[in-house]
Amino acid sequence: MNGGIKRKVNLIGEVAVGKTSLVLRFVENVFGEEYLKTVGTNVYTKEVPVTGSELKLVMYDIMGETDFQSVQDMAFEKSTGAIAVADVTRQETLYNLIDDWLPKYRKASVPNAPVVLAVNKMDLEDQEISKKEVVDDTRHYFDTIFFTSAKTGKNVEDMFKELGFRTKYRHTSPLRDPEDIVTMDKNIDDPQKLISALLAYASQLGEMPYSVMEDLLEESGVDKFSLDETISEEQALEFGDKLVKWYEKKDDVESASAVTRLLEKYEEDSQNS
Ligand code: G3D
Ligand code: MG
Repeated sequence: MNGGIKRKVNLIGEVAVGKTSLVLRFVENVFGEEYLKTVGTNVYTKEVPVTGSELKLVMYDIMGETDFQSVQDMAFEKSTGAIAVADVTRQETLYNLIDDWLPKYRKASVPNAPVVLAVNKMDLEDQEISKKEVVDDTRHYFDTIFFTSAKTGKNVEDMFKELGFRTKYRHTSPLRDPEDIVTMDKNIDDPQKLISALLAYASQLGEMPYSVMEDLLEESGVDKFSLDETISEEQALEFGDKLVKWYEKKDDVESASAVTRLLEKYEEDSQNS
């Protein structure tokens, strides 16, 4: 496909948490094979379907040793998203992400690069990290959280898709407040702009899993394969309605009202144009 979107993303985290295993599970659907352990950085690519078009993820997998500082700096440069990997059997690997890896990553990445937390090796018994702990104590450091196993493949594909979705709609100036999205696009005067704004909101502030998003798009009658080109007003409004209802069901009042504001703005802007 010509002119497809490409995104540079990174895997970050301590040695042996499963960074290479996750990316190999995703790209080659293998686990535990002998692969060349090269010093430095390996780059993998794979296309993921995100809201109707293929997004090419270019994934940088670095060696975990923190002393290869210059290698890391180069690998993180202008990165547009990351999978931050912790090993569920070693609690310190979660806190190292927050104290050490995230600050380094943020210094080199684009300002609002989404970071998805992978709590990996969920197939193992002796777990030192509980779901409750992750959600309560570390939630606000990450865009979203997946509990994965590179060994069984659990949640691996969904996680990379989610990263793809979040990085696709991330804009160069980060949204910090639901109100930002209403004021960002000066005019939301056609259905295409409306759906872009809705997706931008959901990928940054609303806590909606990408799998749910795909379902709602489908239920709104949106042809996923032409989403980036054509969408009718009826479909865009229907999708907006479904978003509001979903957020209301989750008691996410802020998101429900932000989306409602977007729909109102569309009404105003499309009448004035
Ligand atoms: P890294 O790239 O973060 O350094 P690796 O980590 O992908 O090289 O994985 C380190 C070790 O953990 C490997 O074992 C690998 O097989 C294992 N591993 C990775 N992911 C999982 C998982 O989800 N479940 C289990 N049970 N093991 C996993 P070896 O024995 O080769 O060191
Ligand atoms: Mg590795």
